[in-house]
Amino acid sequence: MALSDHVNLDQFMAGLKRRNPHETEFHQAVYEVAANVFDYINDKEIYHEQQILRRIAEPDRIIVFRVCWEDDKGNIRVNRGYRVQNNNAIGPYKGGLRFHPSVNLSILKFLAFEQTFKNSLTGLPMGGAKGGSDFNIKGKSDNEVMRFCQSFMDELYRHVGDDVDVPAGDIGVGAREIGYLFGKYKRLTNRFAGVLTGKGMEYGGSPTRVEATGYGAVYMMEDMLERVDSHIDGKTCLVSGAGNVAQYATEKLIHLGGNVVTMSDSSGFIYDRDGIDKDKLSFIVDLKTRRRHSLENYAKEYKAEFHPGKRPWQVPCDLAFPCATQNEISREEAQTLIGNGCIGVSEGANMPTEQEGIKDFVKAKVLFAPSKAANAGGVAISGLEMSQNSARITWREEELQSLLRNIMREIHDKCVEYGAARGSDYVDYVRGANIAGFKKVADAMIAYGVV
Ligand code: NDP
Ligand code: 2IT
Repeated sequence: MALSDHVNLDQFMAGLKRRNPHETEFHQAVYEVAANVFDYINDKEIYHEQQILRRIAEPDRIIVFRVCWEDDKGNIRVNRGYRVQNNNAIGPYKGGLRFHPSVNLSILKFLAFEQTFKNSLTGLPMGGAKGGSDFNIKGKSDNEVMRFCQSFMDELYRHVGDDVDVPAGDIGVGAREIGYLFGKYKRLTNRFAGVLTGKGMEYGGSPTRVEATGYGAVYMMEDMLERVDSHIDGKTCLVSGAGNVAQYATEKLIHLGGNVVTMSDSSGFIYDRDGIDKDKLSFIVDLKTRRRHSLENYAKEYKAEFHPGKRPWQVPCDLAFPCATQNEISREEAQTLIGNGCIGVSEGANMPTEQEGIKDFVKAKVLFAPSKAANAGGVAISGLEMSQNSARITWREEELQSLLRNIMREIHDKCVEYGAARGSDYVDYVRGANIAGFKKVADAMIAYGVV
């Protein structure tokens, strides 16, 4: 077939939108990849002929189920549970579970699609999946969370397995939830298997997993800066979020001499002109017990500014680390960041920047690490947790810290390999991550034939 007979990017996106109506986050995630991949495969007939991107953008399987549980007052509550198994061409399905009232199929399909490319970039044998529920963890007692998790696993257990699909945490799912989920899986199946990652250290967890995503996003920035003979030391940094990823990104930035002046959550953001130091960070969250003071209390305690209901992107900075949620940097906010002199963005959260904002960052030659590269450190250490579970051993902390550092450097270098612009020093890390992530999955799929 002549190349001109193939669908172009617009036709591809029109078909995707027709088949997946109203799923705007899913359209956004696929477009970001497709725009680069169509360009890359322009002269590579085999990828067209085998309809590779079309196949990756159609999840292998979607499981939707009722999750019924009883609250502390004896009321029966009903939530919806999901697992989107996007693609297992290069390894068992792998990806987090998100418990948040905003969860819907569009969000989980975008996350599972992204995960496929992210996991490929880690260099480890993991396919892509995502799941979760519209369950709101806030205001629930420990017992309610336990009963919810048990009911969720009552259905999920038949779809997962250490060689099949290995979930982990994401927004609203941390060590406590993973513990309840794992306990129920073990009870139901009578198997002690590495079926979840992010487990407690007492029952098969891996050193470094809890820090890995936040640290990794900072390492990515370190590598991008190093390439242009710069460094984090002395730079003013904005962090959004105050959860797992934001906390450890902040900790690592402080360690490397960055001046972190903001953190945020759904209540608003704090702006501490003096910088958040280690002690102040532990006021917001004790990294061990995970107990937190509110951001508003932080502002009172340290005479910082608290901006209720706002995001931090108006604050002048050198570097930005969005670590809360999707689409938390609008195009206007991207332009404000650029206008204020921001030179680097590393996305700890998944797809935190709107499509047009990404284009503006790239156009302005900001060092921009897209989420599938920048936050891949978390799932990379999850992959190593799986290896440790299979071998029934636990590696030393220093070993894992150094593996994480190396994996992030390799991801950086892959982005440079596929994203370096001809005749310019600038690296388009978005293009680099998309093409490097795509190629491995695509070549595996071609090897399998049409299945
Ligand atoms: P957590 O639940 O630990 O923290 C989430 C943080 O983001 C909280 O501070 C929360 O505020 C805030 N937040 C969530 N949703 C919103 C919203 N709609 N508006 C404003 N603030 C919001 O989650 P994680 O830190 O694990 O995840 C953060 C991001 O990183 C997500 O995009 C996730 O997909 C991504 N990620 C996580 C990985 C991991 O290993 N945990 C790996 C790779 C990516 P509040 O508490 O007020 O709700
Ligand atoms: O988005 C992500 O990469 C995660 N939430 C972590 C997934 C994992 O399996 O560790």
